[in-house]
Amino acid sequence: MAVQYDSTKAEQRVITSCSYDCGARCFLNVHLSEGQITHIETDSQNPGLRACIRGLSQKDVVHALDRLTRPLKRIGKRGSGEFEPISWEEALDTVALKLRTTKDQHGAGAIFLMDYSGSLSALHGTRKTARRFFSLFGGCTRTWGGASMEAARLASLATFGTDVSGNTPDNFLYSKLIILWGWNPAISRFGSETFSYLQQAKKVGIKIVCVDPRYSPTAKMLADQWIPVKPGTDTALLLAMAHVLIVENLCDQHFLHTYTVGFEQFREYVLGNMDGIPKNPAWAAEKTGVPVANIYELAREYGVCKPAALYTGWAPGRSAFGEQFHRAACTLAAMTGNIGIKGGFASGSRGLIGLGSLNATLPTLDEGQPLVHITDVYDALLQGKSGGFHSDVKVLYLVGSNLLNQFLNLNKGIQALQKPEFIVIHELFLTPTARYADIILPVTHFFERQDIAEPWNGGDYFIPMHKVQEPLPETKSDLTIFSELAARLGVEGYNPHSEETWLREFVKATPDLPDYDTFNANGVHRLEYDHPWVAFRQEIEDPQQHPFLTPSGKIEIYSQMLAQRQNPLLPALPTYIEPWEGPQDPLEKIYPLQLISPHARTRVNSQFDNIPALKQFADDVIWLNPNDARERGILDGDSVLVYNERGCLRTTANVTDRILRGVVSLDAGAWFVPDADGIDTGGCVNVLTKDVMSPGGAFPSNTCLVQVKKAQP
Ligand SMILES: Nc1nc2c(c(=O)[nH]1)N[C@H]1C(S)=C(S)[C@@H](COP(=O)(O)OP(=O)(O)OC[C@H]3O[C@@H](n4cnc5c(=O)[nH]c(N)nc54)[C@H](O)[C@@H]3O)O[C@H]1N2
Ligand SMILES: Nc1nc2c(c(=O)[nH]1)N[C@H]1C(S)=C(S)[C@@H](COP(=O)(O)OP(=O)(O)OC[C@H]3O[C@@H](n4cnc5c(=O)[nH]c(N)nc54)[C@H](O)[C@@H]3O)O[C@H]1N2
Ligand SMILES: [Mo]
Repeated sequence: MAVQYDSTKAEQRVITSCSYDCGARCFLNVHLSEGQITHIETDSQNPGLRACIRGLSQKDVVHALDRLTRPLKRIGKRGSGEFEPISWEEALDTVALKLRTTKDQHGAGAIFLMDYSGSLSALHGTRKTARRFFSLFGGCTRTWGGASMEAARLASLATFGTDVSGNTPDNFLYSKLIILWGWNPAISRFGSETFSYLQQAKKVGIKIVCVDPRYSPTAKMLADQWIPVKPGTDTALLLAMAHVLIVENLCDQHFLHTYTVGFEQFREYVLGNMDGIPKNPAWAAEKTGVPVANIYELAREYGVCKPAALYTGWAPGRSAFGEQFHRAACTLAAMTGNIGIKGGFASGSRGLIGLGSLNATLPTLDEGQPLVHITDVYDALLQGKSGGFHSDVKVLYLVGSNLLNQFLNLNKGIQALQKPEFIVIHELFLTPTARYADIILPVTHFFERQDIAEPWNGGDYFIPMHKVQEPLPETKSDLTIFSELAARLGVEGYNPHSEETWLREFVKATPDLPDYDTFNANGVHRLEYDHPWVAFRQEIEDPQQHPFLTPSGKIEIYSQMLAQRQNPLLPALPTYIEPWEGPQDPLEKIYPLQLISPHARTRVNSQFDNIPALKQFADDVIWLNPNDARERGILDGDSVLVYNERGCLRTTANVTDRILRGVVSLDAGAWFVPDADGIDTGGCVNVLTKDVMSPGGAFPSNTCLVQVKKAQP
């Protein structure tokens, strides 16, 4: 089978894989006739790597009528969307001049790089190309903190001393109980093969429980039991499970003694000996909405079924004090001895599992730049030095991010994007963010580049990404754009190689891969290892030789790293801290509904909202419990307004008992489309969210109180 594009052949197939920030990396088999894409198939030999509707619709993305194909210069007000085409020469000269004069007059810190994960491939990753450029250029201000999993990452680092804490999904087949906690991998993909292993686990009769405010698609397809919980209160539920395990002597004492430190203090906290409040099921039931009996049942089952996987998604961590959720889950895994064994799960970030990561990708060089947390971008733009930030931002440089749409408190963002003297963006589409740019540079789609796909969350395979077609005329890759800016600015060494030479180097540096030509000729390269791959197996099997990477060398239920921070809101022990904008916040009197925003089946974050072939299948309606709807006179299908003090959007009500009373859910990622009054008619959830970080850096997009009312027709 030919897998690379060959212009001499009339009919052919080309192998590639999406490079988006989606949890999967699947196998795309692109059929071409006379150089034109006819259709896209996926892999039947590797059923787990089958692409979803988004991958299979990439023909509609690469050839979308609204793809940007000329550099654009703004002529209307920022946000108006009025642009005129200009030449690449003029566009790049303008950007280069602005970068040079800003650095000369105000220092490199006055250039703010907002780069995110538009592309994640080995060579053309948006962060990689942008950071390499700016480090050679002499710096910039950039962001810290991940929107996805900062809470989980911190918890893993504190507890295990590493953020590599994941297992391969075939472990599920060895579990006796699987608890999917705030996790919906049927939709929010998390490794290409994860869901198919969960389906197999179900088939062989392994019990699956879902803990989620929504009866999610995953719960519907897999769960034997659904436990609805109020968002942001998960830590209380986990602590109450710990209480039951302690009181009923269900802890794995040998494991705790051999591998952990700090359990005694945690025990005192849970029993209430520190603060007079036992964290028992009655205490948790009141906060979480989960009945006492269900808490006992869940705790006992988790305590006696071994191995058991308490599998945490990242959504509960994307909340106020989300760090505590992941810390508590790691602690429960330790209390039951489910770490380092087949079918268990350590919890935490899971991170890259040490498989499926190339040893070399585009080197990004110096990282020592001033940093702004991703929830503070707008304050940094608006306030600059007067707000205590490193610099007054003159240039905002956007690569691979739909900042305005995807980061918190969009209406503040609108103000903030008026502030910089100059905004430049590399984009494929005129996104809500791109509308605010002064110069838009049109980039290539991954079909137009040669690259390598490595699984997003670790995985045991690589896929060569072959070029499927030539770039649309007048589009350039990020790498080429930065190379041409580097040439104008006298920046040396940015891109000394051809695409192919880089890729050959990456493959050569990765011992698990065959030589480049062999790798390229095969569709998928699977790695060989002892199945299933389990994090911390060595630490558990041979603790003398393999201590954990924490200061104590053990699993730290009491974390020294966190103790040193001396932040009462980020304590050394997993602790329940009442969240702001949670069910107990006095603001609840005015905005009584908790809003969560899951990821969408038809999008990668905000991507493809503009692609009709995908949009028609989107679930862009707000889920509302029938009791909440009745109190407000709202019927299924009604047009509703969702609002709080930060913003207002219009959407359609989906009245359903698949969501807990007091909670509403609207998928993240629909594009912001304001009407004349500034009300969003696109259903962009971030007009409502609050731009403040959780103490450990978590991005609290699931912590948000709102009110819903019927819209006037
Ligand atoms: N199809 C698709 N897949 C994707 C993405 C995408 O955009 N589209 N994005 C990728 C990216 S960037 C990421 S970071 C991951 C995100 O992956 P996750 O963070 O796991 O996904 P979410 O869809 O945000 O949420 C998962 C579930 O958590 C529930 N939930 C929300 N808040 C809470 C809470 O407070 N407590 C509990 N117990 N449950 C809660 C939601 O109802 C939902 O069913 O997905 C990746 N996969
Ligand atoms: N309310 C709420 N907000 C959220 C979330 C949530 O759950 N709820 N989830 C958060 C999470 S987990 C994440 S990861 C973020 C994602 O935040 P973003 O990364 O900003 O979101 P995307 O929509 O993926 O935007 C990526 C942009 O890159 C562009 N792009 C694609 N390929 C390329 C390329 O090769 N080069 C260039 N230059 N551009 C390219 C796309 O057109 C797109 O506009 O959103 C966060 N925001
Ligand atoms: Mo993410």
